[in-house]
Amino acid sequence: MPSQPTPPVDSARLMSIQSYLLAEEDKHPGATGRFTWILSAIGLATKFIAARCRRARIENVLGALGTENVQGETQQKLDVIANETLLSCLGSRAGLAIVASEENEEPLLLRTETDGERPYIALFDPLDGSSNLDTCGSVGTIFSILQHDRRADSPHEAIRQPGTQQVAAGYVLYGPSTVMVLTTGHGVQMFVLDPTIGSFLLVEENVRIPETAKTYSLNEAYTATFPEEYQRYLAWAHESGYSSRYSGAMVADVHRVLVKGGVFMYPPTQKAPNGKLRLMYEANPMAMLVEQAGGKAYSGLQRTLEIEPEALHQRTSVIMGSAAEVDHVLDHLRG
Ligand code: AHM
Ligand code: MG
Repeated sequence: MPSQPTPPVDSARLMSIQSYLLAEEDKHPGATGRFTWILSAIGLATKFIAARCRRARIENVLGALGTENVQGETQQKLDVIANETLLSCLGSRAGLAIVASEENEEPLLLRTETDGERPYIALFDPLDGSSNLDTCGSVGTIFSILQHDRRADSPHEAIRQPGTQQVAAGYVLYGPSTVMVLTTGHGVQMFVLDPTIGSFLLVEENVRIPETAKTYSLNEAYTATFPEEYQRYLAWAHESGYSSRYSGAMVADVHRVLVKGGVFMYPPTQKAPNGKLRLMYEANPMAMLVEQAGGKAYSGLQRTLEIEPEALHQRTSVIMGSAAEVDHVLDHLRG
């Protein structure tokens, strides 16, 4: 039987992330392009990180480096490579005043002068879930963009803003394909890296999280050390026909919840009584994305985005995902 011809690519619908950002910029008269320029640095850095992850075994950069980061966690070689890549790509962007990373103790002041414009702050987890790398599991980069309040005396003070102040947030998932999910506060857009042309292409505009799905995602091995309310929720979910999915990389787990619905959680545990995930560059950007997609994001009974941060590396518990699924957890927390 003769093979069917491949359908032609609809070139009118091909939109790279650069074109998308420039089109968005056009909607804001007076925009100077600096914000776009910062997001394009993240695009460049993450393409490079994707390539390094893919070649990690061949280049012999898997495994631990033998050092610990500021939080006493073992650093993988690729944690350091990803961090340096982001710092170097972002460092040259004129509109950026401060960068802060999971891998660095202190926020880094890049410049104070930015031509009279209110400059930006970029916070990121360069390679979330990096211990998955050794087994070829998915990992990701998470980022949050704030604006600098010039009244702040120090970089520490400048970054201490609640998640509601984020002007953009996103993640890049390095899985079987490389996916960027981005919000600038007007819905959520999804891009996939086409490795043959080296461009992130828009694949879905205005992503909406399913309202409900009977799936939870958490490290169930810690159940005995969760507060009782979470244990009661789990018992209820077991009786109610729920399924579970957990990869150990927040980016992959939240991405699944965003696409298929359900709830992702990292509750307080005996070992991490405030939760394990970092508020400013893990929970907040993910919470903004989930809310922008129509879902909910809580830390205990408090909306994550409203937490007033005290420190760059502060931790929080998280419950995020489909609105109805988050509500089921909150109902159990309220008792
Ligand atoms: P990391 O930033 O050091 O990689 O740690 C964060 C990761 C998340 O991606 C993931 O949700 C969580 O840690 C998994 O922790 P656990 O192994 O305790 O379930
Ligand atoms: Mg992380």
